[in-house]
Amino acid sequence: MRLWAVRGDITAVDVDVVVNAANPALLGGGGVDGAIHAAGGPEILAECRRITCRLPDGRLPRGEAVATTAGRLPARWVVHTAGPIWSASHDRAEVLRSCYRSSLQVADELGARTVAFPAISAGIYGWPMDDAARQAVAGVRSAAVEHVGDVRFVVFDDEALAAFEAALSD
Ligand code: AR6
Repeated sequence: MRLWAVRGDITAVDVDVVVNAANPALLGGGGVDGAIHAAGGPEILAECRRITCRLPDGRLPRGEAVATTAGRLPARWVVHTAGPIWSASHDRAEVLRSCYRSSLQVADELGARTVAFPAISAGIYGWPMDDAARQAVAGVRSAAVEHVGDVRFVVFDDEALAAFEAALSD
């Protein structure tokens, strides 16, 4: 599996699966989530609602992942995962790694070969970028996949790109 990082807008990348840094309610929000729903159109939210209806309490547990259509995005599917909110007093790193592992498993079950991830939890959820990148790479490396051969981290700025390149070279 090839892992690499690139600067860009994740809604514009031509891959089989784009991963969304969502929240447990799957109702959209800001950051990557807002950008994906805005660019992909209302079909994505409609499918999210159908999924959450069937989940206990209507919520996706943090660290798990579900797939929907990608609507008008170039991708074929969006895989939604809810990252943990950063805490200095609680170690939630395993939940963050699980977001990457679960998302890759869902993508692989769909038969996806190419997957793009944002820096989950490193925006509104406040996770420090260097550690978010380390957990991202560890999470992806811990996944057992059959079809996925290309995983790219699509990040917004130079600081994030440097953090991912450092984590990838470890
Ligand atoms: N392409 C690539 N990266 C982006 C884009 C984009 N279009 N937009 C933002 N980023 P965030 P989180 C970067 O906040 O921390 C939402 O309201 C951003 O600079 O999107 O997991 C959800 O509904 C940052 O480095 O995700 C949840 O409530 C990274 O993507 C909550 O935010 C992740 O930032 C999730 O927060």
